[in-house]
Amino acid sequence: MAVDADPSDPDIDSGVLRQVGEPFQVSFDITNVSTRWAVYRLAVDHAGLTFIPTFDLDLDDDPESWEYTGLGVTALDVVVSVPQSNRLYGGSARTSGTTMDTGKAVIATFQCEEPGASTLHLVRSSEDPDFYTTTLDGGAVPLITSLADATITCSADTLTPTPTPPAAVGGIAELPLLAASSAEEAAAPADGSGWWTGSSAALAGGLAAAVLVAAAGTWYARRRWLR
Ligand SMILES: [Ca+2]
Ligand SMILES: [Ca+2]
Repeated sequence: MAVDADPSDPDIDSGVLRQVGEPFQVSFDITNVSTRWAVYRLAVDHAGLTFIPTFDLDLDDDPESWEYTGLGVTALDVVVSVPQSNRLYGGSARTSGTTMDTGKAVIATFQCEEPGASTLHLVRSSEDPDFYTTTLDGGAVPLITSLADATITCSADTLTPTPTPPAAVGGIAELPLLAASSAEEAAAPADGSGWWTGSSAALAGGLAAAVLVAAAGTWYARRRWLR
């Protein structure tokens, strides 16, 4: 799994320059899959950055979550932000079956608090054996998962927007296809008819959520949701 500091393109960017106080998106991606997975969970340290919730996961008209893309046809999403902490917890699970899918799993919005370098750090098992960033198999057993962080360089200066690359002239034929694919990915979370609308409704219903929790295992049950 990896932090893509610039989710506007599919490649993993390990560093970007951002302006203090200006919200920006990053994505958390599933990468280098060698074993079929059923669940992923995320623990992310974001010292020096402010997390900006963009998605109302529990339907109380108060956004508290990052956005799940539905990668792997996952259907159970959780975000847990811990007050007085710079660590965010979340994850998603398939209700059945496993997948080899890779790509963007979560889109999150942050902003720089002050000039300097800030790291978005995926928590390792050595740092929190109870809840670290990993993929898990159908039995909720953690799989060996490579983790890659990203560095956000925060500047107080006004940054000029990244210019849109000019259209290729006699260039690489794949470029328009990549752009189209990226646009579809970006549009997916905003589509109210998507898979996650039903998922959120299920989470809002206590009984349905409890059934899903039981089905997904106990990997996050020890964490209180939205404490
Ligand atoms: Ca990228
Ligand atoms: Ca909410």
